[in-house]
Amino acid sequence: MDSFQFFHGYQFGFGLHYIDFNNIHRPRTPKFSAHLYYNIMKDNGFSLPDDEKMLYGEFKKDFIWSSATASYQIEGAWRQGGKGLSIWDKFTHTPGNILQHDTGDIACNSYNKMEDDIAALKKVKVSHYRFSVSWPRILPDGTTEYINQAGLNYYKKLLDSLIAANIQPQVTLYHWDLPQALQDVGGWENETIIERFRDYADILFENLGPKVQLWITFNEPFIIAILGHVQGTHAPGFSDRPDTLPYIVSHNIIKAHAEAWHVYNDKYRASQNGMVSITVNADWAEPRNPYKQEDYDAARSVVEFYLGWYAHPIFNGDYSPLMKRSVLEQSLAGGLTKSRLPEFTPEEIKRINGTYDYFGLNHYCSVLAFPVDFGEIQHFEADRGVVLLRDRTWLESGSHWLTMTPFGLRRLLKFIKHEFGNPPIIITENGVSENGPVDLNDVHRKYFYEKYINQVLKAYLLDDVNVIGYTAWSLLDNLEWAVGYTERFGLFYVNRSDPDLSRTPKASVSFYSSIISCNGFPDPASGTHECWNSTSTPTPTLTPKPEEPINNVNFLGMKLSAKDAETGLNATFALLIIALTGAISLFIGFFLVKKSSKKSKKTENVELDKRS
Ligand code: PNW
Repeated sequence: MDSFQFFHGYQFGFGLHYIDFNNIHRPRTPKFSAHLYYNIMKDNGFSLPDDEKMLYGEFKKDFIWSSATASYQIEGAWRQGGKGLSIWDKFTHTPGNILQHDTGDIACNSYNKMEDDIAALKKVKVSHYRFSVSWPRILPDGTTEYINQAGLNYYKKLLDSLIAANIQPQVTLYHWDLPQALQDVGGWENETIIERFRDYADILFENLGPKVQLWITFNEPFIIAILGHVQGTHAPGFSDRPDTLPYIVSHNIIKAHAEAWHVYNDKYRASQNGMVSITVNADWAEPRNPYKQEDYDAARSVVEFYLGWYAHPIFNGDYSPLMKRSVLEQSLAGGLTKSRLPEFTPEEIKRINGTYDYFGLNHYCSVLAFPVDFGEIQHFEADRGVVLLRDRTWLESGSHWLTMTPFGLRRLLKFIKHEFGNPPIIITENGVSENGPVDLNDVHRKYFYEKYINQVLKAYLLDDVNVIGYTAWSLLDNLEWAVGYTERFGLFYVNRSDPDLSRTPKASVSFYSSIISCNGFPDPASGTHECWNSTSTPTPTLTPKPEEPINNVNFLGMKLSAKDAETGLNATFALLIIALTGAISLFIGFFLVKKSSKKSKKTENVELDKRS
């Protein structure tokens, strides 16, 4: 309990119980820590929080089980078959942009290795495959002036092969490889691109639409805006106007998405009957300090600025009030007379609102947030006004930005359900990377998929979120953008020193495949399950480690058991503290004597407390 702390008196309370020293009866009130400590004693340690316990059960019938890739990351053949150049061809060929000077010139050579990729998909037993179309492969200069038939044929053949293998396609129209010719006239900054994108979409719907039921217009507009147009670490590599460019670019992307959706709705829906939507990405954000309202508000801003930026206009109509307010306030703080966030006209709001058939979500990890006032700075980061952190206990991956936080996916799904009117949700990307030496036994990926997919199951069964699909990023190790081939997200290892770029399944392939075959997680307590591949375990149970019997720890020159070494270490530590306390007391005693002699000389009033 709180008590007298010598020099500090009653200033600091070390107690599990708070004591009111102003009250003559000295009442005791348990603090939060008292409850915490009680639970640790009761459980004789730390029990698994409910959040982390496995839930057994199945996903809905006809659940979409998929794996994904993107054209620039896997196709290669950068100048084959009449393809035009993309902004990523130019960006990777500009020295200094990509780690180890990697490019997508050859990538996984998927343009010429279609059969290998289909064989890989069959091995995973996915029901769907998400791939993207390279815009400059279809329209080399970005416009419909010239349509490259060889490009269309490649994707038609891919679709036919998939369908023959009983795998349904999920096709992304734009996964970042803009025709360089369009960048040369301003790229996403030039609003004529809205028409260009609509025409491109029209061609794809017309030519490929009869074989496709699931379309994604844009992949991760947030990453296009921020990495491509604020940080400059992605193509086209701009970082000179972080105050306005991300907003202009995003404004045009949202309108381009809406136009593509309307083309499908007006011209193709009746005959093709597919679904068209956009894929947005978001981290989940938690308050850094769960006892501070402002940290909750900061966490909310993070998610609103990630997916809300795009989902609000498309699912609810117009930018969110939070986003409008934040950008306006920061613009005014910088002396501007109006917001840097462009406005939609009432007609535009109407035309954009409702242009979705499902909610496409890419998610990888969570962050901790707290607010920061950036003063007058005119920058996207200042508009959002938060600082992001990661909890040190979260497991790391092969990518510095990706720490494993399965709980965040369930919370994000619940947030989407409530914020955007309970739409059907397809998780269009989720996955984890490794870097460094190759190990085909990718236990971290099995762990990641088990924990994250289980959280999706909880969202579906316990929170009634309408999740209709899950996509593992990625089928293959591929070009991970600015970090080249150093970070590997694949279910399959691609051997880059083999000229044939052979694909080898990692251990996670059979694990993910079992989850797919079972359509979820069967309860091991109810016996063995035919759907579960015997090489993968559904629930790695945590059995306590036995005491280590062998003397294998070197402690001060002696061979001791780990337990004895620990005792020895504690004893040494205790002795050290006693010695240190003694020395400190001596020092303080000496100091006090000197001080009191000075005080008596000068008759000064020195408060002891001030020394601390
Ligand atoms: C997504 N970040 O991109 C993309 O859709 C994929 O092409 C990519 O390979 C995958 O995630 C893994 O990175 C991201 O820095 C790129 O936070 C970077 C970030 C997030 C997503």
